[in-house]
Amino acid sequence: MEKSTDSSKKKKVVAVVGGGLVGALNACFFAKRGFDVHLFESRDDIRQAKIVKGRSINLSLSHRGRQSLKHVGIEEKIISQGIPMHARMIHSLNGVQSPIPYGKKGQYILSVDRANLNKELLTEAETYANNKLNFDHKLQDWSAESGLMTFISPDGSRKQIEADLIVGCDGAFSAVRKQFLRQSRFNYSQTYIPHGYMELTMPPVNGEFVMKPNFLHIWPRNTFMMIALPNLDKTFTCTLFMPFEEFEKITKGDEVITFFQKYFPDAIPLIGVEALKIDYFRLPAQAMVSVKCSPYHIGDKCVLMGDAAHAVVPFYGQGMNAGFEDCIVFDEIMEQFNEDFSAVLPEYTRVRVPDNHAIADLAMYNYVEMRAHVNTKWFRFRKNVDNILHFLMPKTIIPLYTMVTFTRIRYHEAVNHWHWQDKVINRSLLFAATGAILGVSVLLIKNPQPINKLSIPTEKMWNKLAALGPPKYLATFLTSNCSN
Ligand code: FAD
Ligand code: EGU
Repeated sequence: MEKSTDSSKKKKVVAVVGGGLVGALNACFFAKRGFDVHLFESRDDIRQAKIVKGRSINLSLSHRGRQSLKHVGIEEKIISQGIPMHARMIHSLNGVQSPIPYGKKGQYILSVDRANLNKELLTEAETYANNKLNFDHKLQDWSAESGLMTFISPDGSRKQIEADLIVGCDGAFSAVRKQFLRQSRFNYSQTYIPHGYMELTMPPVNGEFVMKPNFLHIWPRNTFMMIALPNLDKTFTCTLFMPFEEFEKITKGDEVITFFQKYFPDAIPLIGVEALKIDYFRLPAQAMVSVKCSPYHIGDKCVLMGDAAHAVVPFYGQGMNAGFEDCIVFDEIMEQFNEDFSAVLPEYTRVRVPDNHAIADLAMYNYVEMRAHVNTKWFRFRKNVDNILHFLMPKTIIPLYTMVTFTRIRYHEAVNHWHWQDKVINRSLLFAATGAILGVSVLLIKNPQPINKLSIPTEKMWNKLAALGPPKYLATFLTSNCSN
C-alpha cells in the first residue's frame, strides 16, 4: 500500500539522518510534500531486532506531539496504543495516594511505548513510495560545502551520498551537529546534570496492574524522585531519579531495600524484593544532558531537529513533544515560503530557537525546583492552587504546565505569560492587602468604639476576615510568590 504524492513537479533529495522518533516522523512530513526522501539510521531495523537497547521505555505524549502525528494521519492509531493519564497520583512517604487532575475532564496525557511508537512511525514512513529507509547506515562525516555525506556500515563498508537538504535528527549526540561546531558564529552549550536515572518494572499481579493505571504516579522526595507510567502489558515502568553519588553509595542488594524502605516503602512489594535487588544492578544509572545551540541551519543545505537541536532534561515530559512540534513548525514555514530552502531554513531558526531555548530552560528550572523543595505536601498544594486559580479565572490565569502540555502556545510566550501572571497575582495581593488595611482604618475612624468592644469573639472575627479577603490558601500561596 504505497501512497502517491505529487512528486511530478519536484524531485529534490532530502536526507533525514536518524530514524528515531523525530527522524521517522520527519520522513513522513517530507515524503508527504513529494520530496525524494532517504532516511539513514545507524542501527538495525528495530522492527526486526530482538532486543532494543536505548533510552526510556515509555514516554508521555501530549498536545504538541499529537498535533504533529495528526498532520501525517496517525494520531488515532498511536492514541489507541497509548494509556490515558488523567491525573497525577502523588505517593506520600506514609503510602497515602492523592490524585491531582491534569485539567478539565477529557484533558489527559498519554503513556506511549517508545519502541512501538518508533516502529509505527517507520512503518508509516515506508508507505510513501518516495521514501527509502536505509538501516545500518551510520553518518560518519559530511561536508557543509558540498553536502556530501559519508556513511559507514557495521561490515566496515563506506558509502558517499549527496542530498539537496540534510535534516539532522540524530539525537543528543548528533553527528550532523559536529559540522556546525566548525562554523563561525555557532553557539553551543551542553550541561550534564548531577542526577542519573534508572528504570525499574512493576509486574502485573493476577494479570492486573498493581496500581491505578490511568495516572502518572509520582513519589516526590526532594533530592530523590520516582515516576511511574503504565504500559499496555499491565506493567509499570518506574524511573528513579537521583544524584549519581547516591546511586554509587548503594552497592549491595540489601542496601537497595534499606534505601527503598526509607524513601519509597510502598513501591517495594509492587516491584518485588527479589526483583528490586537484581534489577537495580542490571544497568548503571543513565546520564541526562541538556543541549542548546543556534542557529539550527547552515545555508540552504542542512537543518537540525529534535534532540540534535535541543536535548532537554525530562522534567517537563516535553523532549519528544518539542521535537515533534519542530516538524510541524518546519512544515508550516515550508508552506509559507514555497519550499524555498534558502528562505525556509533561516526562518525556522528565527522562529524555533527562542521556543526550544525556553522549554530547555523550563525543564532545567523544574529540575532545580523539584529538587529544592518539592515534597509530597508542597507538590499537592501547588498543583491544587494552580487548578483553583485557573478554575476561577480560566482566561487569565493558566497554569504553566497547562500551557506547555495542553496547548500549542509558543513555549517562549508561555514563559512570558507565566512571568506576567506572577506580577498580576502579586499586585492583586498588594492591592487587596492595602484595600483591607484602608477599609479597616476607615471603619475604625468612622465608628470609634471603646477598646473593650473591639474584642469580638474569634468566630465572628473569622467570618469578617473571610468576607474581606481571599481564602486562606490563596493568601498563603500569594505570599509565597509562585504561580507555576
Ligand atoms: P533519538 O530518539 O535519540 O533518535 C536519534 C536516532 O538517530 C536514533 O535512532 C539513533 O540510532 C540515530 N543516530 C544517532 N547517531 C546517528 C548517526 N551518526 N547516523 C545515523 N543515525 C544516527 N520526551 C517526552 O516528550 N515525554 C516524556 O515523557 C519523555 N520522557 C523522557 C524520559 C527520559 C528518562 C529521557 C532520557 C528522555 C525523555 N523524553 C521524553 C525525551 C525524548 O526521549 C527525546 O526528546 C526523543 O527521544 C528525541 O527524539 P530524537 O528522534 O530527536 O532523538
Ligand atoms: C519525567 C520522566 C510531574 C516522564 C513535572 C509533573 C516526566 C515524565 C511535571 C519521565 C513531575 C514533573 C509534566 C507532565 C511530565 C506533572 C509536567 C515528567 C512525564 C510540570 C518517562 N511532566 N513528565 N510537570 O505536572 O508538566 O505531572 O520518564 F514529576 S508529564 Cl518532574 Cl504534564
